[in-house]
Amino acid sequence: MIGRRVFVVHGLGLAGLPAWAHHGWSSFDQTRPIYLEGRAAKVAWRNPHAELELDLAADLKLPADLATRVLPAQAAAVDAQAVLKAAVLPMRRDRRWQVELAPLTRMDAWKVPEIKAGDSIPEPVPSNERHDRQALWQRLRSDGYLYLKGQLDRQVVTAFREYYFAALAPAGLIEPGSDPRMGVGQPGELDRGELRRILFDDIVPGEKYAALTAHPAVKGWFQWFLGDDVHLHKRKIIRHIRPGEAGIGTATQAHYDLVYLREGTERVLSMWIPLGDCPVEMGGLTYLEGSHHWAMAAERAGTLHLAQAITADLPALADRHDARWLLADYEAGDVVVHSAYLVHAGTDNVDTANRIRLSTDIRYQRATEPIDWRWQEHWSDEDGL
Ligand SMILES: O=C(O)CCC(=O)C(=O)O
Repeated sequence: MIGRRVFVVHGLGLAGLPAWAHHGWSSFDQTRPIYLEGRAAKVAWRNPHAELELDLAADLKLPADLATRVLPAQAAAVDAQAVLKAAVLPMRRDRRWQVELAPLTRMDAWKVPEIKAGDSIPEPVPSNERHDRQALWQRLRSDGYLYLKGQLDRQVVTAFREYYFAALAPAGLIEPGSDPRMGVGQPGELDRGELRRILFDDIVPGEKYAALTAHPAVKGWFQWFLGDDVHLHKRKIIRHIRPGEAGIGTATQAHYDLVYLREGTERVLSMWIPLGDCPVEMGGLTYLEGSHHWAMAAERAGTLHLAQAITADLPALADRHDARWLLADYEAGDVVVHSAYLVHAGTDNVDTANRIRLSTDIRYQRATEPIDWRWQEHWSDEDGL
């Protein structure tokens, strides 16, 4: 169910993706090409033209190398390089665009693989809202999450990734002799006893993890956002998922956090931090759009979910609520803050380069509000929560 991010230049091919507005070539103005990038929400891969509905990326920008990209040969006499050079971002800010692509015969000739409708991306907070607390609160209430791109310095995150995998190398987690920053998994059995010892005795209670999770870009951000003294729950979770560790019981199943935190305030906020780049194939965190509304309504009505996951069948849950799963190509430094009511889940790591998905999830709240006492010890796999 992982979708592809597609990009098109309206009017001419890019990476074999020529596209033009609904009116066809006759009304296409080659002097005013626009660049679009996003996720395909709906696709009709059919003759005479493939069509798609594209949800524009919120962080849309022109790629630096756009003008020099190689284009497939054109039948029509078009100065492809000039078109790419002239491409600009659209003036209109419509989120969804209808795009008509070339006939399938031409797409085949250009070896463009079929585009499939995929998951949608969570919308990153636009830069003009990043320092506007009121706008952020409004967004959190309406979407249930704040996707803060580049909140942490990339170096800070990759240094922790390196530390983590170097520390766990003796347990056989990574390919011997490989760069720990890459986190390339070693196929085969691990020394599970050694892994648990290093993880729970050294890393979880260690200084480096404490520094990362209380970093000014994390703790300082919560202080500013919550406008108060803050409390970081001591129970902080680090998860690594090796490629191939697929199937029920591996990726985090769909749940919302409050079911595990009911002894404290419902206003506790989680922060999910990918520890390294986490493109969709590495199994990032996915959010069920709008689910905080029904989860909150259920809690208010007293029809509480038990302290357990809702399901591992993500498509069925989305169907049941007629909602989309949101999933992004997260980059080192990005974080997502989510409400305790928003349903989320992990996806399978199917990375062909064998990179391990590493992330942490931590919880902050106002120090003055009720604190769930059960979360005030370091995380261990035996804490029963
Ligand atoms: O990283 C994951 O797979 C799960 C994270 C999570 O449950 C959370 O951030 O609350």
